[in-house]
Order: sequence, then structure tokens, then C-alpha cells
Amino acid sequence: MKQYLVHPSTAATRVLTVAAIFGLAGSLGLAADKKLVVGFAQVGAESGWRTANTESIKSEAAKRGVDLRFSDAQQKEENQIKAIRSFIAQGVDVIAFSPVVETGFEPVLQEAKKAGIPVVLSDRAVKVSDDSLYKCFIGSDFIEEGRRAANAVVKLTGGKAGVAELVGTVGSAPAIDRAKGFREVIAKYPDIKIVTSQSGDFTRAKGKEVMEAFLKAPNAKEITVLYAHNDDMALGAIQAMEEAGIKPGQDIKIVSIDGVRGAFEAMKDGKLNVTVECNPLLGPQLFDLIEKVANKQEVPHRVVTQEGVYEQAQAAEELPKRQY
Ligand code: GYE
Repeated sequence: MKQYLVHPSTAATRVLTVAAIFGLAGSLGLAADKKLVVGFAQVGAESGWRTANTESIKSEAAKRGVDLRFSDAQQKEENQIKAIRSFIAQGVDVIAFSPVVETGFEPVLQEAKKAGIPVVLSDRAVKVSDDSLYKCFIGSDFIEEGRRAANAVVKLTGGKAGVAELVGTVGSAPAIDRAKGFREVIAKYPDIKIVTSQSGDFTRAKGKEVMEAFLKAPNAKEITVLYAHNDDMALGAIQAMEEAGIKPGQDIKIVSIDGVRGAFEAMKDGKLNVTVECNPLLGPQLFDLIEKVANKQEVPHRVVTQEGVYEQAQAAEELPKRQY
């Protein structure tokens, strides 16, 4: 069986690495041409989260000497499907990708399967009728993040709120699940109501634009809380509120998701109330899985990342420790 050089994290591979350093790689069957080739189809560069995620993936690939073919889909599913097809044509060893939306990937995943190229999902999930079309999915539990955001709203308001919701990219796993988890919790609080809800596509510019529209709508006065599916949209909305003479974090309380540096800065300034963490630094764990898959080792079908919730009072202390 073809074996790939793996990251020197176990004693056995460390021995192999030392051997390689002393020029023994050839005699151990680790020819230089066995460099692992991975195609990664990224969503885009829509948010601070995504930038940190891309950086984590690229730097980890470089560290491990992986030949990474990286493509940016600019948040368009058709671009991502094209990229995956091109990875299949190039005959990469493993394809990894973060699906822009949940549906529509089944045919291209079948093509990868036919070509014998294993697929690993990173960050976002797909909906397929056959789960064996991918080996593993590593990412957060977005439903739980939605629940955490709702619990933060309950804590901030005592269970009485008119919520404006800035939804992520329509059809994406995080937008679907963050809406679902949030609704699941607020269903138990009759005085918490979603008064308006619209997509801001996970970007700061759209978040600002949609918040401006929320504030001009006839029911604007009912809004006491903003729930944004990511920090970037919340940061855009903060700008819109300030331009409209509204104090973000006070007149309208704000809860968002990701935990990027900008959110901690806004919390420190009292403009954002809570950020629910979603860890983008998936590179090391992702490549552990990719290497295993490439070497035909068993991997779990689902790996959930660990994360927390941060309030304003923790912002100043946490800020210097943030890695993204
Ligand atoms: O929350 C958002 C990004 O899929 C978890 O995508 C990711 C989300 C993240 O654009 O900022």
C-alpha cells in the first residue's frame, strides 16, 4: 500500500523523520515523490473567521510539507464544484472542502468517489443521501452555538426581548443550524420574539446594510436585541446603529458568534455584549485526519471542535490571548 509521510507527532513517525534527515528515506520506501497532494476548496474570504481558517490551513500544510492546491470559491457553489472537478482531474490524493451551502454537492462527490479520491469536510456540512461520500467531517456544532447565543439573550434580558436576526449565507450549514438552535431555546420564553430576520451573507458590509433597513422599518422600535450569526455582520450593524444615533450594546444588546478579535475589541468598548466562540483554527486537526485518510487508516465520521462563550467582563483579559 502507498504510504505518505505523516506529521512527526508519534514516536514511530519521529523515527522515520530522523531516518529521512539522514538520507535513509529511500531505503525505507519513503520516496520524495510521495509528497501528499491535497486539494482544498475554500468558501471565500467573507469574514475574519474565514481569514483565520485559511491561514491555519495554509500554514499547517506548509509545516507538514504537504503540496496544497488551494482554491477560493468567492462564496459561490458553482466555483467550488469546478474546483473539486479540477482536483479530481489533477489526481490529488485527498480533497478537502468547506461547502458554501449544504445541498447540490452529491454529483461531484460521486465523481470523486469514482475516481477513488477520498473527501474530508472541513467546517461546514453537506446534505447527501449517502454519508459514505465523505470520510470525515470536522467542525463545530452550529446548533449548540445557536442555543448558546439564545441563552446569552435570556441572561442579558431576563427573558423579554424583541430580536432582530442577521442570518448567515442562505442555505449554509451555520446559517441553518444557528437559526435552529436559537429558536429551540427561545421557544421556552414567550416574551422573546424574533421581530425581523434577514440574511447579511456573513459579511460586514451586508450586515451594515441590512441593519440600516431594520432600523428604518415600521417595527424598528420593537428591536431590543440583535442576534447576528457571525461577528462581522454584528460589527457592520454596530456601525449602522451608531450612524442612526443608537448606542450598540446598550439601546440594542448584541449577541454574535465566532469570537474574532474585532468582537473582543467591540466588547471592551461596551458595544457588543456576548460572542459565542467558533474556532477557525482547524489546520492541525484537519491535516491529522487527512494524513490518516490518505494512509487508509480509520477516522471518526464526525469530529466536533471545542469552544466557549465570552461576555463583556472577560473581554479585556481575553483579548491579548486571542489567536484570531
Ligand atoms: O461563522 C462565519 C464564516 O462556516 C463557521 O463562516 C463558518 C462561518 C463563520 O463566514 O464567520
